[in-house]
Amino acid sequence: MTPIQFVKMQGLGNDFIVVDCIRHSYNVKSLIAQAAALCNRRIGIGADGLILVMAGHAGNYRMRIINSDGSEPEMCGNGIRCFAKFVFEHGLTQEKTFIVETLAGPIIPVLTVVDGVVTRVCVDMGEPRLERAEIPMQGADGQVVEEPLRVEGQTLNVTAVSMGNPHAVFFVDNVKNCPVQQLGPIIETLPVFPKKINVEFVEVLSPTALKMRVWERGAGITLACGTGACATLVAAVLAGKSERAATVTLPGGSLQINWSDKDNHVYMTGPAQEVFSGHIGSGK
Ligand code: ZDP
Repeated sequence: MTPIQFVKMQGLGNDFIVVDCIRHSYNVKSLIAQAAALCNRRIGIGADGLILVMAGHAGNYRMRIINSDGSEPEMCGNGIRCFAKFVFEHGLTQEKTFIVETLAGPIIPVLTVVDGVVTRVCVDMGEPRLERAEIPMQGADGQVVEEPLRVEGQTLNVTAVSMGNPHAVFFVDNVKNCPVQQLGPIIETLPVFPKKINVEFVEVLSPTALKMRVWERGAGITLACGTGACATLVAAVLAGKSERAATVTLPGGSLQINWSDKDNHVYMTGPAQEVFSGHIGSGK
């Protein structure tokens, strides 16, 4: 098998194997079939996900992301910052903004570049989807804001937001003591969420500071989730707990999130890092 070049990248500790499928005609189907093994931290490279850098329509780019369990979600926030840094620093473009097609629709990153290095990425994540059917979540029409939900014999209040991928947000008094490992997988797979769901537990520090921990659909506990941070800010605004711009702090670091009242779009700003590179295969 021809060795496959990859670059290992991370955004706030949320880590990805990034493969350039524009300059190399790798077999995408077989790459996706290997995603779970490649993401395995014992037998593979180790990562929360695999990102394929592809050509889109009309000169755009296209991002496909595969979770570490092999499932394909619609979008990823930390991943798209890594994607944007990759296409600029690996010479696929000199532009500092471009359109990336995803299963959640077109996403637009804007790069901050210092001496040829991408130091920060601000991403237009599009409009949040708030209707229950758009999450998707079963039940009557309308939005889901601080709604009682039965989980393991207790009632928790859920606020549901889609950033193209589904999120269930729970406000708690102290996020540090939250049983994320216990409740995460149970909530992820509740039948009321037909496409499963990402789960965020959030402590409101102030109207402009939110602290969260995440159980990701198809990946488990991660150090950060960009779409999850966006969903958390939107949920906090809907629940009257925060302003439309806030710092969202995760175990892996902080993101600036702004839900614009002009175009209703959510803007996420944060870092991305390249860690190492190598090749897959010919591991005799
Ligand atoms: O929706 C999902 O299944 C997520 N696990 C996708 C990955 C989300 C990501 N962590 C992010 O930053 O939004 C990459």
